[in-house]
Amino acid sequence: MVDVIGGPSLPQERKLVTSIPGPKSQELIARKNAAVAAGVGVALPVSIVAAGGGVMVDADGNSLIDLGSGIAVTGVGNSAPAVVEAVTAQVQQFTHTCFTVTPYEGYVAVAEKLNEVTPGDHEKRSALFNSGAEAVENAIKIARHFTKKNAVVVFDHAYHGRTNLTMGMTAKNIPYKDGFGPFAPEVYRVATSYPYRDGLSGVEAAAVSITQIEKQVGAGNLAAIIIEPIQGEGGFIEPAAGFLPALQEWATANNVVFILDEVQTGFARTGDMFAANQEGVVPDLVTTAKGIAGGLPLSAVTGRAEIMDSAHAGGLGGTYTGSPIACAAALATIDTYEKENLTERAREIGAIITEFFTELQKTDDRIGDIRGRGAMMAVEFVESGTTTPAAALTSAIAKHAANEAVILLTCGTYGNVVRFLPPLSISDELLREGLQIVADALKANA
Ligand code: PLZ
Repeated sequence: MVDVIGGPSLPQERKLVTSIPGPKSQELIARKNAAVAAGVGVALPVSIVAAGGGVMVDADGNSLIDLGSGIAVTGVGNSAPAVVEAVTAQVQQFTHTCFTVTPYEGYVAVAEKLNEVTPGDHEKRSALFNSGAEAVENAIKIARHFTKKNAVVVFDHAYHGRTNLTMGMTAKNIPYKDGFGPFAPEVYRVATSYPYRDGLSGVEAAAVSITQIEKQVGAGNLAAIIIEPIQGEGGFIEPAAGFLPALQEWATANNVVFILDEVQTGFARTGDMFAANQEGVVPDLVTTAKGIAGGLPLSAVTGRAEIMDSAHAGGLGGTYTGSPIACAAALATIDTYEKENLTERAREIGAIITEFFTELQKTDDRIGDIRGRGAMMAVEFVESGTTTPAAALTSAIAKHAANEAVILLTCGTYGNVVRFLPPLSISDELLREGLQIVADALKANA
């Protein structure tokens, strides 16, 4: 295990000094309700004042175990020292120029680094943006420009963002889409591979998806297939082995750009720098964000030079894209993943979580499926003796965890998946303590 590498020197402990939310947190939530649009919900009504290692501390002095990393963002830990140092130095030099007006080195250095670390050793180019959704939008723009085709294929349970195009690409209606349409045209959804529920091999599942594509869209109209190598918000669904390679092979044979959305899976999270590496697939384009910059907003599209270069100068950009501050953070962050060997740490975390729930599953058949890789693990809960999703149990577990100062995220189309995305800077002890509270929650809801 590595030492705690993130954050101000906070005691690495779970500590409850008030009930959660405490009075100061409640005060903030009251102000939030009066000032912030109701559509901006919160999962856990606390007022965070500091975070690092494996904990977040709230305004009432409670110390919460962080099993979420702000949705897979602070892989290197919150306020990781190298990130703080790089950001501080950059802020003192300059904060903004707009790269497309007057460029600077940090942006180019991030592009060079991404071209080096993303899957495949072909010639690549990168373009930087602010959010995951923006990266996905731009990957689609580029694929359409390159192929001179329009259609985009996405999958059941997919999540790609909240902008108009990416909302339409996202599968789940509530909360992401309901009442927010109409959505962009030429987005087609096909079946994914969900081994726990479809019982198909990767090759069989791909045959189903490809038939849908050929019959309902047609390769001649299709610009891109985009898929998350492990579906995130949709339930940490790991496709059966062979599914992604079969899709890629079909895409390549049909002049369709194969895009992997590694916004959630990228940067050491799954125990490899990118999840694609574990499947032996090399995407034409890959979208990244989240874990890229230690918490600063940055995203990217990286891919084959001939595809990336097909868009005309001025066709890609944005005022803040590739902010010098975010770029400084990204360089320090990627360096930290490499120097601290955090892919290895992610695998250790995955092994601890897998072992813990495999043991628990022996005596509790509401644990339907344990899946994921590295520090991107999930447990799918079902009604005892069935595969019926147990959404109420899942919410009860998350609520129990919150009351016990553990930040635990849920996900899944059926709302019955608990996901584990701890910062890679968490200690084994804190991680185990957090898992034990999930076990206690299960017992309390027997
Ligand atoms: N692609 C695979 O996981 C973001 C969404 C949180 P942005 N997932 C977290 C929420 O409720 O809004 C995500 C993702 C994948 C794209 C995105 C979008 O990334 O940075 O949130 O735009």
